[in-house]
Amino acid sequence: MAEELVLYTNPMSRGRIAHWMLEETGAPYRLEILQFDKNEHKAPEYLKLNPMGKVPTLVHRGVVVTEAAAICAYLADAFPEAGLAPAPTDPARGTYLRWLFFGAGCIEPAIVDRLFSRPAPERTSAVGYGTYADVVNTLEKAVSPGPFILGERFSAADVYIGSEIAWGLRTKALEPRQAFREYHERIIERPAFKRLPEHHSTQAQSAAPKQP
Ligand SMILES: N[C@@H](CCC(=O)N[C@@H](CS)C(=O)NCC(=O)O)C(=O)O
Repeated sequence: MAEELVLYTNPMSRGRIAHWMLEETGAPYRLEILQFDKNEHKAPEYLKLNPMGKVPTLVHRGVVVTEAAAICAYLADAFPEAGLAPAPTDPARGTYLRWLFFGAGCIEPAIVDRLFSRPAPERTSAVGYGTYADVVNTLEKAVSPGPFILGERFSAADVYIGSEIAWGLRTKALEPRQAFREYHERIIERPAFKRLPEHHSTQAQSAAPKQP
């Protein structure tokens, strides 16, 4: 089975989360940039990989992984030498998974609803994320006192949650609380984050070219 790691992405997308995560692992990889304006993400060949016609999509050892949070978790486990996830026997694994899933299941929809000014539903008890205010207050607890979600230890949960915080602050869909701004300042200091192209190129190439 091919060991090659391929990330299908677009520069202006959640694919940036997976791209950052790949950089954190230090593993060699290849980027396939899909042009949204040419509808390359809706091409039949790509839909075979990801029927949602969305990015990111990771292919490794012949296996397809979609969903940015799952890609972060997958890569952390696939490259344990990078130390980006507590081992299954480590109690910190519970905290790590908790916030990773909270990111995908609660933060993401809460921010999207706010971004599109969707009115709060009446029955918040039936909404997975409850209320925007509860999500923001809970998120503040997750990143405080820090410096990272697991305290001193940076993990894939920071790649995902950190990306959501960065996105939320940029779009103003997340309140710019001091805890978020300070956490954001810390994560953008990660060398792997700094290796991401500031203004994405549209060429299919790695931010830090590596040999496959
Ligand atoms: N649930 C997916 C969401 C992926 C997603 O919505 N990607 C957007 C870009 S940020 C996309 O591919 N949009 C293109 C389209 O839907 O046409 C994840 O977390 O990875």
